Amino acid sequence: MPSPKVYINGKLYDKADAKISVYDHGLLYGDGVFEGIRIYHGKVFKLKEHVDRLFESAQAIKLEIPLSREQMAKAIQDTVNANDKKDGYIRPLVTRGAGYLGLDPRRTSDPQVVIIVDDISLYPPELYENGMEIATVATIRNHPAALNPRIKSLNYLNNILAKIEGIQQGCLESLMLNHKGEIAECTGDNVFLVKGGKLRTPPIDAGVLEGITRNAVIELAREARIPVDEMSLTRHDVFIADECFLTGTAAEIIPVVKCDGRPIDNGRPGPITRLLREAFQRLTRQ
Ligand code: PXG
Repeated sequence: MPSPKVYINGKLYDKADAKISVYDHGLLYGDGVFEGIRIYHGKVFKLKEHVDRLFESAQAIKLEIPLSREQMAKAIQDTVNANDKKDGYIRPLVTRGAGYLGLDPRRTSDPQVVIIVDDISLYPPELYENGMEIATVATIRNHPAALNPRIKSLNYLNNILAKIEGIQQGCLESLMLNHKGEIAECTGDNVFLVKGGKLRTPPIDAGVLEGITRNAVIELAREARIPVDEMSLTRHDVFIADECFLTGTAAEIIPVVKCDGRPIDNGRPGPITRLLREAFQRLTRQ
């Protein structure tokens, strides 16, 4: 395997030489934004949607990206081409840049634009066949008035803390509630339930990331004439659901068969999850 080529501010570096300052506020404070994008069969999946979300995240934290959206999309595509990757993962990120040891963003200069192209780490294949187990955790999702989960910021400690709790309970994903005790999302995935032939998922204002896979699944469901309700949900709704699955760039669509030790319905992946997985597979192989 040749060494990955990493884009930093318009230039490509070998992975070992791809470095930015320890005074960068991305490192000092998690002050920056990022995206996670898939490459399927040589094609970047939903590139425009990811670039748009990156710019919206940046705008929300008053970080000016020194590229236009078109330039960013081209930089991402060029970095994929330079790495000759046909299937993999892209991690674009923009930091506030180097500054002093103080929070003031006005004292930083030069936002750093980094694009990493590498392999994606996936859940074990048997989980897609048999379904996975998740657990609700005590750490709640960030309050939207503190750090809105719609912002895909470099500060992911909220999610990491929740992930640690899930792992301690033997689960690879953790279900996070919001400050009202409603279902929000998992640490790197949105959550869907199936009840009576309809899809249910928390609305964005429950305090979740507007997942690009989530939006794709909603569109696929509508094409398949499966009604979708964006509604506030609680653990009760998970316990009485017919099916449950997670969506995300890394996970795609993965069935959940147990939550907090309780089997969901018969404890097997359900037919609507399977139908949507097949539709999603067709979409990514177009
Ligand atoms: N919620 C959160 C908190 C996320 O971080 C999603 C939902 C799903 O969004 P998308 O747009 O991907 O459907 C995410 C995305 C990884 C990895 O390596 C995680 C994500 C994306 C790509 C890679 O764990 N999370």
